[in-house]
Amino acid sequence: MKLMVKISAVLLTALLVPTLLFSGGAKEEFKPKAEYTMQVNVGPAFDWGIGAQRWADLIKEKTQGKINVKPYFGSALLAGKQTNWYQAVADGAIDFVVESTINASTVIKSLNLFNLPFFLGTYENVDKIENGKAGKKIIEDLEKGGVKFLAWGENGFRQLTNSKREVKTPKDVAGLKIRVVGSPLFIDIFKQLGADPVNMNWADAVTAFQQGVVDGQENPKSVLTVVKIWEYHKYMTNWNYVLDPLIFGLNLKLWEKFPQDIKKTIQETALEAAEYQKALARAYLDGDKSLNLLKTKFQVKELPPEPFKLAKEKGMVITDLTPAQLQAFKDATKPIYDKWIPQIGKELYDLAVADMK
Ligand code: X2X
Repeated sequence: MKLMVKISAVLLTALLVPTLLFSGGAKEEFKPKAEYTMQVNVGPAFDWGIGAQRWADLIKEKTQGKINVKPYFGSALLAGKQTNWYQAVADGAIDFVVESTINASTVIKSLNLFNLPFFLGTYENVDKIENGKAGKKIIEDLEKGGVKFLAWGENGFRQLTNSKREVKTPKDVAGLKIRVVGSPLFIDIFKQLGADPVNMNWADAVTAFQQGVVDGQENPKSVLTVVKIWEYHKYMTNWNYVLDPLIFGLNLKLWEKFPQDIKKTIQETALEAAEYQKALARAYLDGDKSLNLLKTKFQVKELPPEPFKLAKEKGMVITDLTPAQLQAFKDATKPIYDKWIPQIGKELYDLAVADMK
């Protein structure tokens, strides 16, 4: 009997030791891919593109070159089809992503919360939602579908520009042909205002502005200054009607396979790059806050130009709406809430309203 115990102990050890050694060894033998792809809709000169590149650079630096992430700008891996990013990242066809919530809003319905017209209003509200209960629910939805969320960046409050006339009232928008992103909610908003909206990929948009195929468009300042929108459109209305955050993330299964130390680095660098990117996107638009962050924390020597001052110098007519004018737009787009809150989810909408209090 004693012998039997001894033999089985020996056997067990013989079996266990190599298994333990092997699994320990396998962990150390984590073999990264030569290149991980990253989806980015815009080019490298945009605040969004700069933030994406920063994240990739930080990952490389902090993993001593082990993890090499390459941004593919201009939705190059999607043949320009920006609204396909969520599926591509969830399927693992693309590894990493720095992308707009709008471009995933046809798949993840809760992301349309950010696109309810005149709902957010201020950066404080945006931050409260992102970091609040509504944000948590949205992140759950993103991850349920297979995309690991790591940080919120920002494209920004979207402003209206056009080549035809100054826009101060909903009536002024009526009849304008407006390029919008491929999202039915944006079509609904502009139809509600009596405009003629057309879905178009960003990849085709600037040519369309140039050729006058459309009269106008809507995008945040960080996009507008880089494309020199004043070369195509004379009128800009600052109406802050929606804001699109950016999602810093990656394929969920890929995330789960990374060793713990690499996960930690990827998470920390996403937060750092997103904070920097958000400060670029908000520079000049939130008093001195983001400008100071860029100067002190991020040691930026050459600050970007003041966007609306620059546009004015280039000959644009910039219209800031009075509270009464803004209210007229809010009233005119109210029916959008009735149609879209059920799609976004009443529960999420209520969470967001509570977060903003
Ligand atoms: O297509 C746009 O308008 C852009 C660049 O802002 C987005 O990708 C949402």
